[in-house]
Amino acid sequence: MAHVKTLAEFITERQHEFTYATGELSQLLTSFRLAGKMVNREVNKAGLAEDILGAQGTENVQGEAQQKLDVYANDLFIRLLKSQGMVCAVASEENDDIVHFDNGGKYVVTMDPLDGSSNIDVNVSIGTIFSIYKRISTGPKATLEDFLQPGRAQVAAGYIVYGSSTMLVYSTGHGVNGFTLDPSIGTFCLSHPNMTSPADGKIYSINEGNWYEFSDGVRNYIDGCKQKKMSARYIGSLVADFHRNLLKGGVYLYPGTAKAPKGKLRLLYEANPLAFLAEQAGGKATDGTARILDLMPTELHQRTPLYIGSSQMVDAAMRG
Ligand code: FDP
Repeated sequence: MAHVKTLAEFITERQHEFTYATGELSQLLTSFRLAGKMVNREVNKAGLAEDILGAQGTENVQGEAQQKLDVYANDLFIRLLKSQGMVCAVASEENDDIVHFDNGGKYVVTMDPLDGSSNIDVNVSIGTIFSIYKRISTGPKATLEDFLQPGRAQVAAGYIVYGSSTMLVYSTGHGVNGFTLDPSIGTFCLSHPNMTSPADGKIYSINEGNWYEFSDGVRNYIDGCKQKKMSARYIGSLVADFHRNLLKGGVYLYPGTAKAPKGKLRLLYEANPLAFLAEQAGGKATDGTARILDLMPTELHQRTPLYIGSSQMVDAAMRG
């Protein structure tokens, strides 16, 4: 039987590619590896456990109902990141403010611990998205500026998709690699080495229910997709939509609308990490005008329009 490379082995083998101290990356990724497995366990039994499934009764900072699994995943990622000492503070989509560990750690993390959470109750794929940045500030406490760095400053980014199988996909700026969880041994194994985004594709993903709110350019592009008989695929779970398009070739659009000119998605927790991965795979990510990774964030929970996926399709969508 051919030897299957585990995520732990892969990280150790590739740690020289990480710009900063050897060993730090493996410690950083260990938290995501472990938390991902634990969230996966809870997601898989969500239908059975009444105390996990369903709304928590609180709202997050975006005014959305928090599902119990969101809260579980958020607490877990934060606890594990705190315990390994490399990370000084975390900004999460689920928390109003930065969560400080005051430990002088050299890195900060931004994350969406459970993206697509409105899909939990209906057994549809959901995901975790994360970014790692080197701190700019020194001293025991991180600052807001540590988090308001442009996406191009990310030292690593990744996602976990909890789907028909669970996968962890990440990049440290040297390509993108994907690992599938083998539930029989509880280990992520390298299944998708050197993932590359097809330059063109046949899938467009957009919530067309917002049609009457879209600009003429976006409507023109969608009309063109229909004339070319392309396939419309929209799960409504960003990680799952992004993952499918990365493998098959496609474009995901969440444009600004008349009511919400900045769209819905968050720059720090969703757009930046996925843009980093898209570019590392040879794809593109823009806000309809500018490269996502060049945007200068001004606030933690900032929203941005997002056009992401196969490079030729993103270009065509931008032309309208
Ligand atoms: P959700 O609200 O379920 O958490 O940013 C969150 C997100 O899902 C994305 O995962 C998803 O792509 C998008 O919102 C769906 O939004 P619409 O319902 O407006 O299409």
